[in-house]
Amino acid sequence: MTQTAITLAAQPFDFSCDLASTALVIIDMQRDFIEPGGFGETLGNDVSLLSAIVPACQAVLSAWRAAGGLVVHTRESHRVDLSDCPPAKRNRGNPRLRIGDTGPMGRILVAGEPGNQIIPALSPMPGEIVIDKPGKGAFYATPLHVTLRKKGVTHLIFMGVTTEVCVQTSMREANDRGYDCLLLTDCTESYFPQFKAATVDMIHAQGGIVGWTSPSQGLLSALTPGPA
Ligand code: C5J
Repeated sequence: MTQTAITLAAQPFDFSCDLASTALVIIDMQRDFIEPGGFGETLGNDVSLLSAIVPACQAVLSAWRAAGGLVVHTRESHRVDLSDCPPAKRNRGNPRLRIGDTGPMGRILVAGEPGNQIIPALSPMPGEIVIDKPGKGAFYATPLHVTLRKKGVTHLIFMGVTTEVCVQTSMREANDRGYDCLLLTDCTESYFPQFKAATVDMIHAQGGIVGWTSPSQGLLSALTPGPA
């Protein structure tokens, strides 16, 4: 891929990357977290908060694809025998429905089940990377780091849910592995708005201790420049 420099206004200062060495990472935009009747709703959450970001995510994904950028999708997903789901994760909080139980969209957070799929609006295209992750972070017990290293990726742009859980954990894991990371603030959401706000603040605090944050408009403008 040819080099395409991207610079956009962000917090705590401008974010620069090159399209050829940057991946768009879309965290856990799965039916079970986002659609009514899924696992997220059975936990008592208002899933409309999360579904509200889908149009903004679609706009970025389609501009990124049109520019020829690398796309990574993740799913929080366990093996059918739950051998990768520690009892501490399954049992904590004594939920009405545990991981592996049958919920409204099939077995909860189990690979291959309807609720475990990425929502149709953001479905992976052939050739895009799909990472099934048993933890909150996208790097724990997955081939993601090796895959990105092989492709020469140094910068990551994050979207997805939930901001303070799987998105933040993945960004911190990426930061510790040496990636420069940007979070698109209108393309991520939490069931708890105050947690999203706090997470965005803590990511770019202290000179970008985890990375950068910005609304998606700056990236969209950089990807689709108007006539000179
Ligand atoms: C959660 C996630 N919240 N994808 N998963 O359990 O953030």
